Amino acid sequence: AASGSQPAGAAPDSAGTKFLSKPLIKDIYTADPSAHVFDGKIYIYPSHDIEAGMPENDNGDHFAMRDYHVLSMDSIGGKVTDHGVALDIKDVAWAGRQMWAPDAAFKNDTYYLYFPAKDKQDVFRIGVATSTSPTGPFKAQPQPIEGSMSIDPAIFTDTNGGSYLYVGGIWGGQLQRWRTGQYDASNPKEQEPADNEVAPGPRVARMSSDMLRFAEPMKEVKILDQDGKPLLAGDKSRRFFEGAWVHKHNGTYYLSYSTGDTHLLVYATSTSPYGPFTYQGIIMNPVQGWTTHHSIIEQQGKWYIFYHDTELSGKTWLRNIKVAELPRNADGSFGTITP
Ligand code: FUB
Repeated sequence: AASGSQPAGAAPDSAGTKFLSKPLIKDIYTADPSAHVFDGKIYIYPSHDIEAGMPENDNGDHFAMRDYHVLSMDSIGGKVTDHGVALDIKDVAWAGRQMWAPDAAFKNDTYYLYFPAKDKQDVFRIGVATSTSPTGPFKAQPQPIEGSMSIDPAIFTDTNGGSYLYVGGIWGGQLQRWRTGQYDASNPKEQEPADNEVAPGPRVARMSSDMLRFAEPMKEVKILDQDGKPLLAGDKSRRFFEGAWVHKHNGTYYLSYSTGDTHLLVYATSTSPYGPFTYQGIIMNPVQGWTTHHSIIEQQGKWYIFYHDTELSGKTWLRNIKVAELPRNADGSFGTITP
């Protein structure tokens, strides 16, 4: 996440804007919607944006969120219910500040909330909290997941039951500080690698059966171009920035993500949850506001994208979530939508 203005030069729209919708909820500011269907109902796990009075900068200090609310609806277009505070930073022993984009899973008769926050040393880690209800309240584990890093956890459960946690975001998300495998705080400018170097990919690890730990060290996910070459750091409109989301369709794994400072949502495909993924194209052109962050679900044969913009406030750090139908072709490829 960062500040700044939006560039011109978005890719052409292949689907029109007719599917785009209104803010799902106006009483609170919400962002980074991770949507899931649990027991036939749609649950959304967003960030809860607040006016914290922090300076706007490329580290994302102005995103100083302190709790999570879970939202639900029976169907797309139906009434949205805010279930109140599901987890508060004061109840997370290890967390210092900034509860950013969460995600959730259901397994072992338990709902798991995965969330990033900075620890007391100001290093982003991923925590996990559990509940017997999809809407919480969630009880956080006393420590972050060992070996976790960076931001934007996305949990994907494969058809064989294995679950994988994807994480990562550059700049304020700190992923570039983990290049050596160890956290390196000596890079105060949050610089990316040089333009001709390989862009950092998101990280992934398979979860243990109790969903509370990694079953293996995190590995880097490679994203390649159509010629099989890794995307370079200078390839700003295609390289990974933050906000990974993984789903599987007809045996193919789809990794979608934000390109950050070029403001696109794009996708890549693979035959394995570990990748390598091959870049395919743009899902969504830039929204109003600096960031967007999405999730994708299928409901009754249609595909939907949850995302955010700043329609309600006009402020980068006070966002509102939306949902739109996502055009999908018979071969699984996506059309591009333009807000
Ligand atoms: O909400 C804070 C950060 O902004 C998220 O972690 C990023 O994905 C961006 O949306």
